[in-house]
Amino acid sequence: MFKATLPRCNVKSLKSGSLPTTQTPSPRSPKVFPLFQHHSTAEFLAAAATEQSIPKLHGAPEVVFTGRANVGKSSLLNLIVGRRSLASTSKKPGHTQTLNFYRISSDPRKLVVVDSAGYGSRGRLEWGQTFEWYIQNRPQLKRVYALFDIRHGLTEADKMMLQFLEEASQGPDGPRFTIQVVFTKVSWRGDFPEHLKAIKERLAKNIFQLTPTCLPPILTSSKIPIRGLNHMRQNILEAVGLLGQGGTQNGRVQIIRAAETQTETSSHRTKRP
Ligand SMILES: Nc1nc2c(ncn2[C@@H]2O[C@H](COP(=O)(O)OP(=O)(O)OP(=O)(O)O)[C@@H](O)[C@H]2O)c(=O)[nH]1
Ligand SMILES: [Mg+2]
Repeated sequence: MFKATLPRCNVKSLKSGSLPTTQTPSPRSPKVFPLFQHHSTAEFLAAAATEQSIPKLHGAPEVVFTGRANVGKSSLLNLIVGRRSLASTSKKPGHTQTLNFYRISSDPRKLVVVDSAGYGSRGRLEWGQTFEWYIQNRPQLKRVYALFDIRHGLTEADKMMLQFLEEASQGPDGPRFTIQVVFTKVSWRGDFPEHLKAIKERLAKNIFQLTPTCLPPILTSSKIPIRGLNHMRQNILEAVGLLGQGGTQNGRVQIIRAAETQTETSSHRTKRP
């Protein structure tokens, strides 16, 4: 039942230009989501290298970022929480080597965001095993953010990850967690370039074939011009059931999202004959 109500990762919605993207001038500017507003309350809680060292954290709702090494997981996490170097980042792939747990608000029961070690050629078997165990056994896991660099196609490792997530997300009594696709490094200025549109559609189509229950991609850039920040924050709050429960301020989200969607659509329109 739950499955049927989820918006799917379909290519039609990409073509219609209905994808909301966010253009936010500064990571510090949005005051839309109070939970993310107090940057100083975000805090590193624990790092887990093995399944035994994964902290229980009293069952606080969690979301986790996964993706190939260097895709931009740690950078996006920093952007979302509004702290430049909460999670360590590097140009070198394979930088994050453990599952890292971060508390987002001063109330540790509200939301925990988890960064993970990248997979792919620089990934190591033991990182994958810890992640796999975590995904299959974490009761409080609400949503997995599967990140893909928009400039690259799917590798075999990506395909394996998507298939694994699709299978693991289905519990005996319905979905255990949802899967949200995120495209990273979507750094363009002005109108959305035609070549990126085609890449985005092809990538989304390939992902949807492997992960039919995934949610439509969010386009992000952690570098200036920043993109997708408010969309990601809203999405995380929604995933853990905090949207509209102190997570937002009086419907301002809807107004901002509507304005962003309009900007996106109108910039597409100006390009069309
Ligand atoms: N152009 C651009 N570069 C980015 C973006 N996000 C991250 N980067 C850069 O990509 C590199 C990798 O970023 P990380 O955030 O460390 O990537 P990661 O996925 O955590 O990598 P691992 O921990 O190695 O798995 C860094 O040099 C970042 O500055 C983006 O949106 N645009
Ligand atoms: Mg990292």
